Amino acid sequence: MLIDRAEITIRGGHGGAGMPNKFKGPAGGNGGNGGSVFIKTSSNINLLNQFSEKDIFIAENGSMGGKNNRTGKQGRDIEILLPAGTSIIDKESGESILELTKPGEEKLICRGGRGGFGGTTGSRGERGEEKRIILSLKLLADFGLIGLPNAGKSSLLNELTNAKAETANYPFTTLEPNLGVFENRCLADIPGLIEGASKGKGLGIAFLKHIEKVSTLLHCISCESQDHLKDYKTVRSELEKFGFDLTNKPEVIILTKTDLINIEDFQKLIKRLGKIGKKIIPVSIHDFQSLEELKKNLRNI
Ligand SMILES: Nc1nc2c(ncn2[C@@H]2O[C@H](COP(=O)(O)OP(=O)(O)OP(=O)(O)O)[C@@H](O)[C@H]2O)c(=O)[nH]1
Ligand SMILES: [Mg+2]
Repeated sequence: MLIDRAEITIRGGHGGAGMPNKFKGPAGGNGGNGGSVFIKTSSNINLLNQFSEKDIFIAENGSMGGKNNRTGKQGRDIEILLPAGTSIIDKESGESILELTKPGEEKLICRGGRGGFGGTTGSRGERGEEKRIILSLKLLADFGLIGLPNAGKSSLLNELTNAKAETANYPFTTLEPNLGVFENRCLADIPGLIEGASKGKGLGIAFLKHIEKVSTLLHCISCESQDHLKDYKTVRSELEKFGFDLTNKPEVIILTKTDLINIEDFQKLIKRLGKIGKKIIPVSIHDFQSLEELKKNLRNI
């Protein structure tokens, strides 16, 4: 199961105490600062799973100041990896702290405490900042690959990005959304939808909440289908039942597996699907030229 919510406690390290002047000669040194907690985003959407095992993350404390004016050692920072698309909410105030949008972002979330001052008495270090936070994941993607099972969505994700999603010639190969990055833009491969998905059929519809934040739908229809227009309408109708305005998102039709039909049937099909009134991009993973054409189109969206 894709875990899309978790609660964790994070805390910066405490600052080390300052060294008091116990002896004649040079003053005692300041305490080292505590380490801080940083967040780094990744395109791995399964990262919230890690928190079922561990939910407290504390950076290292700073060390006490030394004799002869030596500053104590700074505590080591820690970094927590989170999937892009995670919202971070402060549990206590309910306020949003951060919205992580792109893979590769790095943000400070809890500062370590400052070290105490050395000297006459030697002061204590500051406490590290502490927060209890709620992590809530929504896939943020520029493009969402949707369609019936077996339409070729994961195969396209693999062709367009460095993803290595599982593909196979049967329905429901993809059980959880996969993400990939195509020229700096994020592409999500959503598990196949079937008629009745909104009532729990197939893998159900829980995944649709992940496409709430997808900007453009890439609706895949396979040339293999017996009734392409019906396939299209089936998926649209499930989107509509789900609500959240999903059907108002910009949508492009990707006609997949074009290598499997002859040119006459292909032309008839393009005409028939033309009735929908949306842009149609034909593609086959076995046709390099068509993939290049698809990339060009995506760049222009
Ligand atoms: N001939 C041909 N086969 C393709 C093409 N694209 C995908 N396939 C095959 O179609 C089958 C289904 O492809 P997937 O990418 O797994 O389909 P999917 O839409 O992700 O399927 P689900 O995850 O079950 O929803 C696999 O056996 C692919 O190898 C294509 O352009 N041409
Ligand atoms: Mg798939």
